[in-house]
Amino acid sequence: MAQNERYLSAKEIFAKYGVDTEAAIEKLSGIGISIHCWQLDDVRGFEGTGTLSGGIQTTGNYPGGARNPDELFADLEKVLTFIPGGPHKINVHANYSIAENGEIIDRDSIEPRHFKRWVEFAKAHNCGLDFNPTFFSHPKADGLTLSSPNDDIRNYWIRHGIACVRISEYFANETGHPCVLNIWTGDGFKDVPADRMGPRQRYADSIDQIIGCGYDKSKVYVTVESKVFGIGVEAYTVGSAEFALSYAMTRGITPLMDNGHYHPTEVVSDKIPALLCFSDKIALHITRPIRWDSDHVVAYDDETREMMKEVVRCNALDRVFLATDYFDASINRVAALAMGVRNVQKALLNALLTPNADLKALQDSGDLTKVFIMQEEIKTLPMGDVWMEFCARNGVIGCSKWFDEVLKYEKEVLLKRV
Ligand code: RNT
Ligand code: ZN
Repeated sequence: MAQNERYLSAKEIFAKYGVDTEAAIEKLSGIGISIHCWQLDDVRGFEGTGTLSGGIQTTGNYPGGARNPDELFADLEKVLTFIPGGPHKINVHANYSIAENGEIIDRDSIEPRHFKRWVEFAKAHNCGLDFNPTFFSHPKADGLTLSSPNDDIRNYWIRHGIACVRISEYFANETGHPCVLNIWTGDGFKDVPADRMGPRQRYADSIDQIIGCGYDKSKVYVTVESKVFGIGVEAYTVGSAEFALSYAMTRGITPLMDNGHYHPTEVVSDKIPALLCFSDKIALHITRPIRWDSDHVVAYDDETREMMKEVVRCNALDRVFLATDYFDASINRVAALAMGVRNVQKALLNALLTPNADLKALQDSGDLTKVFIMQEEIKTLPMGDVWMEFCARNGVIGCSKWFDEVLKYEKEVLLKRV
């Protein structure tokens, strides 16, 4: 059967469940995802500072990672050709500043001009930009940063945070899209601390100083990301879930949940509707934790589907900032970045093709057996045919043939990086 016929057949099947595939395709075409730049070079950035710190880790040594801005922009450009819909955003970390004429840029003195090429890239590709201060992979991030008892260190990182607010404003002004500025630090202790509250009070005060610098809240959305533990900081994390959530709610900023940052039986899908009862906006880092915060490439798996279902059925697509966040150095990085973003989009499509109102009515009428039966039945409806149609309409290859293009790029470009 030709693809078009398959789509028409799928359209009819979904219609029997009261689902309009045309509306789903149209909606998905306009949903923007913030695509993280750091999968393409294993979170190295452009400062040449060497090793990754902060309790996060990339593993693998697949050849061809980007080594400089030219390579990273080329790879990102390739990735964008595989991602339908949009406009999307590119999520940039502060350690991806671009120096000219051998200038050494310290983190507390980064300026918009160091990110000019990111703006040019975003404009050329009809993208927005998001931003992240980088409180790791730096000599001054050897211990605590924003929660440090050492005033010199803490003030250094506060200055970095404020510099990042200015760059976020610049991104918003230049691209015309609001910029999400996400604060995450790896601050914590390997072993049981003697003082758990002091670092948290200092962390709160530091973020107060950063957001107190004055900025346009319609252009910059500051988010705070929590975490349960990291490598080398197993016993205690300053920015825990309770800390980050309470901080965000009391300051009127946005909480960010990364689905790798909770105990293994906790699920972010259940936290999304809880937070949406109280917070106008929430933000997500979508990742795939295997046994720990391993940052595997996002798959079209149960929890990704469940998270996107919550966003859609809470009618919150305009209240949730969707971003990817993972880093796998063991497979082709261009393929990894494209596949993870596409899987988020597939999960969104699945959510948009779910008869949410009917299922909710069944639940409210107490017919929980039918809720279960229907939820199982719709799992095998021909979503893939709608995905293929969505991709075709957006000029992108829907099936795995896109990977042939990656292989060509790998041969012609990536493998030559030796
Ligand atoms: C780390 C956090 C954080 C980072 C990025 C690079 O566990 O998830 O979001 O992945 O800032
Ligand atoms: Zn994250």
